[in-house]
Amino acid sequence: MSPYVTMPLVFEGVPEAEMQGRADAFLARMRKRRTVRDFSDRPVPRELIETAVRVAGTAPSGANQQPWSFVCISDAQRKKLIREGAEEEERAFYAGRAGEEWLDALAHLGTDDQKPFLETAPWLIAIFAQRWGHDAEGNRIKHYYVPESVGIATGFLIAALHDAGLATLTHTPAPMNFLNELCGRPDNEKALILLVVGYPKEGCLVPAIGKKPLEEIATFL
Ligand code: IYR
Repeated sequence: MSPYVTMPLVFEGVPEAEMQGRADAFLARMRKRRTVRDFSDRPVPRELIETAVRVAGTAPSGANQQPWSFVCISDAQRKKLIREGAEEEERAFYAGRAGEEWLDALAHLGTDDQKPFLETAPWLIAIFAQRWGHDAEGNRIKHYYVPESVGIATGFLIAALHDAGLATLTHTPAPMNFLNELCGRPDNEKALILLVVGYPKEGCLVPAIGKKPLEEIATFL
């Protein structure tokens, strides 16, 4: 058990007169994010990816266990293998495994079993959840609130990449077990999301869909 040790909080506040403006500006920026499925092969410097993953690493997590691994892939051969693995699963998914109701729910997104972006985009970030961990002696330790923690970190990552001027796709081939071997991750880790990162292809189209208004997603009591 580690002891409770404290230090002074460094809280960088914002002058009250600027707070709403800052919030509005952030909303305007985030509203411009769109999930993209048509990527250009324009390269993205590794440093940008590193910085965005560092942002993800600032996320809160259960017991501060930080139960995540981000595997960042730019190697063409590895991307090809990932595409092959994903398309194999997706073929089964779209050929019936998903079921009619799920395929109906996806129809407006225009997705299918072809995933060329997994090779075209300059970076794939495979996001793994560490279902359990190991202490200094190698004993298995329980991790808490793992999906919540990894979900929050992934949100930070997507926001950071968007803010840096990059497009993303939260891709979820199911099941994703094939990623453990291709990414060299151990059995205690489960792939949750394969984030595709890069620039949109020239003339890229996106589904004509929008987000729910505040009244539909929030209640104030
Ligand atoms: N994993 C499939 C299907 C898919 C599922 C959901 I839920 C989406 O929001 C989008 C796609 C695919 O990536 O095509």
